[in-house]
Amino acid sequence: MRTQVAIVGAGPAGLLLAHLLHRAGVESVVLESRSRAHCEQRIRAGVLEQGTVDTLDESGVADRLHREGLVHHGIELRFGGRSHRLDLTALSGGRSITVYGQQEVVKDLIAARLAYGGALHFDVAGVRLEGIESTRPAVHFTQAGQAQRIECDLIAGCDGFHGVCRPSIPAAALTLHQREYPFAWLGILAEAAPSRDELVYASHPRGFALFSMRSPRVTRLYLQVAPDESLDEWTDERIWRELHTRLEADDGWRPNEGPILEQGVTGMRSFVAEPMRHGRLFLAGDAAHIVPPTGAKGLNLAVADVRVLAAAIAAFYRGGSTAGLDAYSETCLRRVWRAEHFSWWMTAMLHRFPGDDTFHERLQRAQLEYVVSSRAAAASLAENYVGLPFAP
Ligand code: FAS
Ligand code: PHB
Repeated sequence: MRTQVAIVGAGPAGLLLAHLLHRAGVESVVLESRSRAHCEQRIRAGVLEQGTVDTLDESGVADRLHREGLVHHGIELRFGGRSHRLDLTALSGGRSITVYGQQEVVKDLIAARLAYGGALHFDVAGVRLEGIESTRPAVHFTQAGQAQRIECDLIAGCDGFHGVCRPSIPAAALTLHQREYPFAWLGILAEAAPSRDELVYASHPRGFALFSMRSPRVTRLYLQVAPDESLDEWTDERIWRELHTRLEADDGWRPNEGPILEQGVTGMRSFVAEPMRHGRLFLAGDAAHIVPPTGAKGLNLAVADVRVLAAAIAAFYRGGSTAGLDAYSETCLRRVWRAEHFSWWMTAMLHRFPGDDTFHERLQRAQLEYVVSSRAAAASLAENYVGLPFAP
């Protein structure tokens, strides 16, 4: 087979890249190792930056997002038994976030791709890259036991942190920056009407907690737990009791309880691979960088990467210019490191660190007090949270 761009991975990065390339008249083939059902049911992110919504809007895949997404203009920080609202929209010059599940974005992009007959292969195995340092790279894979080979001009590695694309780059050509956090998040999806219409981030002596949502009938909640925490230790009763304790404040608000539909423990790390390009292979999204979810940046960074990559590839096919491709890594890494800093900062401010001394706890409290009392500090959090405008 032959195509212009071979894309490995049908997560938000791979699917949106294929979609933006299609709109620019560039042909691509998407290869995904999991089934369509699995990709469409995988519970992950839920907060879309302003720029992510604008990108999905501009590319014509935001109808359902606008119908079902929840636009939020603020978030709450809770600590010391008190709650403090940050007016994100007022503090960021009119920008807001939209709460819409990542799997919904994936469903919309898959539907759009199949509607115009774009090449999208699920359940592929044995993906292997060939000739990424040559001008005629190729991707090998098997589907239904059939060995296949796609020749292409460019390969987009959108296969996430555990994919095969980044490891295809010689180790000597990559610099890896990473930080593991001494805790994880236990996340639940509950069939319970959200009893507040904005997200609540809580810093509590027993650990961090987050109140989020997915729809008027589904609440999403997270608890800080040990990195190797076993779900077996957590009965539904214990989860709700711990959530109420950590989210408690002087306004008496409590999240509604309901049947727990899904639960999982997610490790927390910061990770950046530099550069994000090697020869004809371009890494995007989690394949190149990971942020702890405290800043709600994961999905949004993947979207920001493929915006830059799609424009660079379109320019390459339109006029042969490689300027965008050559600047791809540097352009993306500016936004990546801003988001890495913001996600690390939110994580450091809101979580309990094992072995914390009172000095560190007082510093965290001083940071929280500053954010809720200084307009400048609150505006800094707000503009990072809603997402900084894209570089022109
Ligand atoms: P993805 O990981 O989404 O997609 C990569 C795709 O490549 C997958 O479909 C995978 O099956 C496929 N693939 C992998 N190896 C392959 C191979 N060898 N061949 C073919 N295909 C292959 N962010 C938040 O903001 N909030 C959250 O609550 C949150 N929760 C998360 C929970 C988990 C468990 C994880 C892992 C991430 C979470 N994130 C969260 C971050 C998340 O949103 C990611 O940033 C986002 O999925 C990145 O999108 P992609 O780069 O497209 O990678
Ligand atoms: C979510 O709704 O899944 C969510 C929201 C905010 C975060 C992380 C996750 O910071």
